Amino acid sequence: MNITSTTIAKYNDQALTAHQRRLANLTAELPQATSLLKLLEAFQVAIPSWALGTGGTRFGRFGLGGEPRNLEEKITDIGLLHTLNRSSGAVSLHIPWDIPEDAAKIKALAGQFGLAFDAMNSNTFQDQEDQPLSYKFGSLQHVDKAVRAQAIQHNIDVVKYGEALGSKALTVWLADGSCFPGQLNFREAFNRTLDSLREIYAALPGDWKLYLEYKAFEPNFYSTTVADWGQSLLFVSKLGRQAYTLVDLGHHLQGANIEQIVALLLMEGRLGGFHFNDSKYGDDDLTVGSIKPYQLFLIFCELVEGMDARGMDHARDLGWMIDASHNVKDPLEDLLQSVEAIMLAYAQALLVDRPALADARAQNDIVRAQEILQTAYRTDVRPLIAEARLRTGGALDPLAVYRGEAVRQQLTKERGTGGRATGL
Ligand code: LRH
Ligand code: MN
Repeated sequence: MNITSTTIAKYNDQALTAHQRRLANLTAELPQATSLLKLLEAFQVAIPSWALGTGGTRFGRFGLGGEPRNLEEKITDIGLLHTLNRSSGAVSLHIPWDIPEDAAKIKALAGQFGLAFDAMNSNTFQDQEDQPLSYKFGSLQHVDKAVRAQAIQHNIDVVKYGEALGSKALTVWLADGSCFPGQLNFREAFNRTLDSLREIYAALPGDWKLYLEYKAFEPNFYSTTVADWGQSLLFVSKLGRQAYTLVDLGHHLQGANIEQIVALLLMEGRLGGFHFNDSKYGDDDLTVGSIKPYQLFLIFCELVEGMDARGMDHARDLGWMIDASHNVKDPLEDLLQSVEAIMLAYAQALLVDRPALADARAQNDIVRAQEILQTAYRTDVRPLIAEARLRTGGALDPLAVYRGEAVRQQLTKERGTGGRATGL
């Protein structure tokens, strides 16, 4: 299902006057606002191939019509998101859920929508039908060398798929760990995992990055072998300069100060990228900015400050990816909201008066420092994000077009109600 630029123009024409009034009010207050537009237009978020259908939990899954039945339909759905918001210009594939059987065909289809391929994701947390050895007791940490070799080879295969698509990064998330005290020797598990990662690292093309994603718990509930930023940093520091830590916002214990973690990983030059989502309790994989929008803003404040301190390119030098699971919402609507929340937090962080903040900090003037941050956070930058979309051929209001064109109904008519997309 395609949405044409004519259709988008029709909706934009109806919304233009109100948009221009809102934008004029904003730029009247913030003359520097328009200078940020170039940064916003360049900023692209990668959409996970495993989050285009309805997810579920062990307690149940409630399907939705029109789910993509194959990788081609997933690329088309991501293409539709990018057509609407011009900020979803990349795909992050998960193998074997989304194997590009015909890489050239998939690359061409993605190219039609202006989509690139961001990090590839390996999967050694599930046993596939035809898999000789089980990952029940782990993969890269496994006590059995043959199981580790199987998992290492899988990661090397994933890199091969990515090379054919133009991806430049591999994300490794390991479910490896233990469920009971006594089950695992932590040091031996660490060293087996490190040796396994070294073999994967050695197979990386010279211009690739390896992202090591940490997670506090689930599916193991006593220990996880890559459980937090410190353990991930320890691994990547021992692997080499192409290895970085990936921060999934939902992978922290309650109360963790994620913006501080981000600041330090960036300072060390070991921050590779993000899996954006939101959560209240565990790895809830909820819509970005739907529970803790201020935390997301604070994270982007550290990112903008830290990236500028290192002369990094905001759009290209980190992996901006979403990782979500949609149990009760239309996945495409949820992803449109998530991308919007990321763009809002980025734009607000760009508005922070950093020299004034540095001065307030130097004076230990906490109140002024807070006011400087919250002034940026309480600035309604939605007209700016909409203007960036308008200038790049997108919709002023992507959700309004999505609903106005009854996309889900049309997809359901085309694809039926029985299909279940691969993924979580
Ligand atoms: C693990 C995780 C990881 C993916 C999976 C789909 O919780 O965040 O990034 O491989 O979700
Ligand atoms: Mn993740």
